[in-house]
Amino acid sequence: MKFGIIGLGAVGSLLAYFLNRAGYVPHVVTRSRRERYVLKWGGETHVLQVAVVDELPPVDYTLVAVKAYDTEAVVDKIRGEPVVFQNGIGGLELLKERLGVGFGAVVTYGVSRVEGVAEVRGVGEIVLPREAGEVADALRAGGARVRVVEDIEPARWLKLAINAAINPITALLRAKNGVVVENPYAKSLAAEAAREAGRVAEAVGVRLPADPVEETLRVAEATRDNVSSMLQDLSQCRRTEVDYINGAVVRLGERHGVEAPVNKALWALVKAAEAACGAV
Ligand code: KPL
Repeated sequence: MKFGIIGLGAVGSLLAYFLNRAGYVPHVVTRSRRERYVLKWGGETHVLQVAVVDELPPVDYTLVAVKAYDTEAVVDKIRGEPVVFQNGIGGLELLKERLGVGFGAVVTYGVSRVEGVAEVRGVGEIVLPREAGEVADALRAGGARVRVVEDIEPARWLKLAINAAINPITALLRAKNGVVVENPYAKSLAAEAAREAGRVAEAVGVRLPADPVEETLRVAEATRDNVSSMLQDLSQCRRTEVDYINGAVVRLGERHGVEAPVNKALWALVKAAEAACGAV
C-alpha cells in the first residue's frame, strides 16, 4: 500500500507519525521546506520519515490534510483515492465534485502547531468510513485509535456543530475552550450555535449520533485547556476555517429553509476579526 499526504501541519504530521509506526514512509506535498519534520508527543520528539516531493508519484490513497480553503489549490496534486481530514464542510464536497471520488474523515486528537511544530496534547480518535478501511488498518497498525463507520456524515456533522460553537467563541474571546462551560454568556451562545447546526443537519438529512449541545459542552469540558484551532489561527493573524464551519451552517441552512442567526453573527464577527488584523 502506498500513501501520499498533502499538507504537513498538525493533522498531516499526526497521520505521517502513525503511518511511520506502521512501517510506511509516505510521499508528502507541503509548502514548508525543512531539513526535518517532527511531531512532539508526551515530552518526546519524533522525527517523521517522509519523502517530500513537488508531485506525488502514483499512490493508493492521498490523505488531504490542508485547511479547507486550500483544497481548490491541491486538487491537481491528488493521486489515488483522496481521504479528506479537515474541519468543516466544503472541502470534501469540492473534491467529490471535481474528481468524482473522495472520502471524509474526522480527527478528534488534540493536536496543535506550536511555532511551526506539531504537538499532540490530547488523545482522541480518527473516524473513517468503511470504504477507507485500508487507511483505517494502516493507521491502527501505527497505534492510532480508529473507529470505522458505515456512514461518515453523522460524525462530520457532529464535529461541525461542536466546531461551530467552540471555535468562534474561543477565538473572539481569546480564551481557552473551558470558557464555553465557565462563562454563562459564552455557554448559552455556544449552545444556540450547536442547536442551530443540529437543525441544519436534520434538514440536510443527517441524523446526528448524539445531542449537539450536550456534546459541545462535553468536548469543551474535556478540552478545557486547549487553544482551539480558530483561536490559534486568529492569534497569529492567519485565515481561519470559519467559512467552512459557521459559514457552511448558514449557507446549507439557507438552502434548506433553516435560519441560523447565531452562526451568521459569529461568522461575521470572525470575518471582521480576520479583516482587522489583515489575515489573508
Ligand atoms: O476541533 C477543535 C478545534 O480546535 O478545531 C476542538 C474540538 C474545538 C478542540 O479544540
